[in-house]
Amino acid sequence: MPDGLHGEPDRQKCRGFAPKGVGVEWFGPDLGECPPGKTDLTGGFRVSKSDVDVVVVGAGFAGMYLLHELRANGFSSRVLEAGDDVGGTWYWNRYPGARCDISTTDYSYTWDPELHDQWTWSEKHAAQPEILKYAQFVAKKHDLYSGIDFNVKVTGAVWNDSTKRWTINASTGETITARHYVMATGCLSVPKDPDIPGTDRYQGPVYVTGRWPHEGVDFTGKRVAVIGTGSSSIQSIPHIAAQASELVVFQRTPNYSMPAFNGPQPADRVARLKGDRKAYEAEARLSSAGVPMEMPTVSALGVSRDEAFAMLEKSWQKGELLAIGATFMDVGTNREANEVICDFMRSKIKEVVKDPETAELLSPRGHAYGTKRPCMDTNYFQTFNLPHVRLVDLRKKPITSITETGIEFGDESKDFDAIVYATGFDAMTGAIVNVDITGKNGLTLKKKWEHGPLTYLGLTSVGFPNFYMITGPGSPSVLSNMMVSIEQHVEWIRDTLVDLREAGFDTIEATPVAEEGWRVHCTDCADITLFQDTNSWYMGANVPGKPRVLFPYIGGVGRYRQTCDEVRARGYLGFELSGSGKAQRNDGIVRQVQPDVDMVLEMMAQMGLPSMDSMSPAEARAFSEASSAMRPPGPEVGEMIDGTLPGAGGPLEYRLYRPATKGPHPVVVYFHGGGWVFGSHVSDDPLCRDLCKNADVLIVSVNYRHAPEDRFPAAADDGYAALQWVAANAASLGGDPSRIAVAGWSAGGNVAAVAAQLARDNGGPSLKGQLLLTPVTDGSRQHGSHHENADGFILTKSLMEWFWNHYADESDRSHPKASPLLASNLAGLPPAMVVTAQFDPLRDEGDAYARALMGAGVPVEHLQARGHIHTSITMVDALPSGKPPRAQMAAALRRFLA
Ligand code: NA7
Repeated sequence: MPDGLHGEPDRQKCRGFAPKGVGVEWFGPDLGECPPGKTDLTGGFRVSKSDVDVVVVGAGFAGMYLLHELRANGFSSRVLEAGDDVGGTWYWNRYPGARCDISTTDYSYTWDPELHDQWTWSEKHAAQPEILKYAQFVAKKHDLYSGIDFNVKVTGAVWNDSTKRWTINASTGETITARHYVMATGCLSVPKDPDIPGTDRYQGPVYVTGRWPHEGVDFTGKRVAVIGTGSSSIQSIPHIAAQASELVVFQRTPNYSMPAFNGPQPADRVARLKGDRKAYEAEARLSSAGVPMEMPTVSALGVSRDEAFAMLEKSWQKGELLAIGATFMDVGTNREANEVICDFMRSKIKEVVKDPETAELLSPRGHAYGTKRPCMDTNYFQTFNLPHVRLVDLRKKPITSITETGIEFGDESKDFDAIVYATGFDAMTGAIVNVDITGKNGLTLKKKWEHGPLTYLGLTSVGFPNFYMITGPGSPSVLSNMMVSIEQHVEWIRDTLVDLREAGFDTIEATPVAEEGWRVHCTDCADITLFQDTNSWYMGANVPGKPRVLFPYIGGVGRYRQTCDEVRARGYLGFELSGSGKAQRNDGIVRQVQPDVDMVLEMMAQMGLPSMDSMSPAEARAFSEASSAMRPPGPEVGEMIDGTLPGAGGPLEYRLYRPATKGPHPVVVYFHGGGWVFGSHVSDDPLCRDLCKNADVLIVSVNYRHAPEDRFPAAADDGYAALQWVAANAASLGGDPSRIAVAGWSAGGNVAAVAAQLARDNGGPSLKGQLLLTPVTDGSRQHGSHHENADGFILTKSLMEWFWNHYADESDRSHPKASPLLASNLAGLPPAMVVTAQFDPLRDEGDAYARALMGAGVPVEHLQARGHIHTSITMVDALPSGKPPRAQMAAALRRFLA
């Protein structure tokens, strides 16, 4: 690295820099005294403009890059920073052992390619001083110091709806107005107040990891208490122990931590960067967490325990924070799979910590791996083998009070020469709501967010025009490599400001529909993970009174970036733009499909699978069987028996699913999906098992004759014949003949609905209920959803045409045995649950059937599965979002058959 670019910032060299359009102007020292109210930084003075295009709060990696981009694009700006230097997190967090957990190959700016040659990281995991130097190096190289006001806190910001500008009040007493206002204040910048009684009483020195003295602390020969065992504590404890004469660690919750194996940068990543840096960076941007990783394809439950541990050992040896969690595909969503990692991590603690009792105390139990921030350490667990280090379990011996000289806990009282609070941060929102930000109609962000942060894309918030957050709540932020997420947000804001200027708009504000849509999407993403079950700062649980939601967006960095890009490409979908006498409101919701369903659709699109309606029936059957063979099997049931029963045109195969509980059970006659063309009595196996177990019913899944070999009304006639046979033989099958229902999915839903009508019209059997999952009910195919969801959601409009063409002549399709919706009378049918999916061509005809049944006086539970497609609810154990609707289906069957 060239001399003069490293080391302490040389602000003198910044003097005289006055780039075009920048809101800070520099004058030489010969121009005289610094005028009152201006900032004298370098021996000369500068006049800071009090009205600029953009005010940015924070000069960490986000604020620095944003300043660079604003200048490059001709926006005037002021960057206000509370500290006296750049670096943000790395300026404040100077505790001993503070390091980045992401490899320096990935935790580096990418926007200045020269940096890769000008800066060489000394280690895989850089320590805080080196990262701070890097920030200073970049700031100096790009003359960023000249655009930043240091030692300035923002005390308030108010939107003026007449001038369409923000007024920002600074701790210096200065007032600045700006068209746009950006909080680049970081996610973990406000240490939370230690919620421990007596903190004010202690007379000795107190240290907070997130506000460590710049001159460092010497603990040599001291008796030290450390409270907290999160990442900061885990990194600093070995260093403190190396100096202290006695160290007591107060632990409330043990954490999962793996060794960093620090050393040179990982050779494989370096090689890839050297080979094709651009491709590597592009992969990072589209990855799940902002670091290129191979996506796991194996379930932790799909291999033996020994194999799983061997795979985890390989990940462990990499010394990369994300490696363990990326070993298996299902650890984020399946507790049992996650527990495999937890066991592995606990086994590692046992190997290291000599005292079994201490090892057990240090072993996390009760929270899933990854749902609290996993940590990386160097000799953390080894430290507890030292004779002068003691671990106190606060769950057994809670702190009753900090005293003048030490700490009272359990039945003990101990004196300490110093207390270290490593008790965490008011994460994600603390720094934002700490500033009084007042938007339209006097609404403050603090008030608006009192029940949880409401944002559109984690970047903006309704009622706060021209206000942006970098890595705000509702964006991947802390669940990602922050460098990648920071750059993405800065670039999105930069591009937006340029777009607005070019189009002549002054303001941009999210719409309530878009913001609510984003909240729902974030919740959908969170709901399919294990995060909600853990008290973590991700969930706001570490700060008393903070709303409990998953603050970061868990949908992944790549998908998130694509979403933000899509919003812009679709003309700022979900935003209202105005200015120069014009306005544009492009309302809408950018993500509505359930996140796991979306991933499946994306995977299928990438696989470029042929459409089934381009196949012959034989090919389609083979294709369907091959796809079924790859899915998870579904839950265990008590017993499965295959048999045959007499259909309308000959014997039909069936599979009986019996619960493990004591019978006789109520009976559900089930009809499979497959458009009357493919499928069989076993093709919906996982769904049948799921219903059998969760509804505690005996399921008889019946095959029926398929088209085109056996066209209409073969399937309908077989359905009714099977129902009659099962009813007549229920007792011998181990079921209760007085409690019988029908169920079916798709074309099977059609067969079930028709069977219920035939049973009503032909003297029985008497049914207790009908469960119709995304059923075909109307051969006219005239409903809007056939057009709205014609393509892209697995069942397409043309595939539905293909099914109908194979099954029934046009003239037969209006017959109630083909189209149960068209029956002249629906009264007297058994109670129904009709499930329709939002992105299904069949949605509207299912909805219509539910309404028609209700209109005829039939008790109906109508479940409109939001964000689902025709097939997704049947994908047991593959799509977690299908679980709640299936649970409702099972509950409905229980009620019908109670
Ligand atoms: P964390 O991860 O929030 O850790 C804070 C620790 O302090 C954690 O072990 C807490 O236990 C503990 N804590 C908090 N309040 C108390 C009280 N009142 N009594 C006892 N113990 C308490 O913060 P860090 O600074 O370590 O790490 C923050 C992030 O910075 C890190 O994840 C990286 O992303 C960088 P708890 O788990 O709440 O029971």
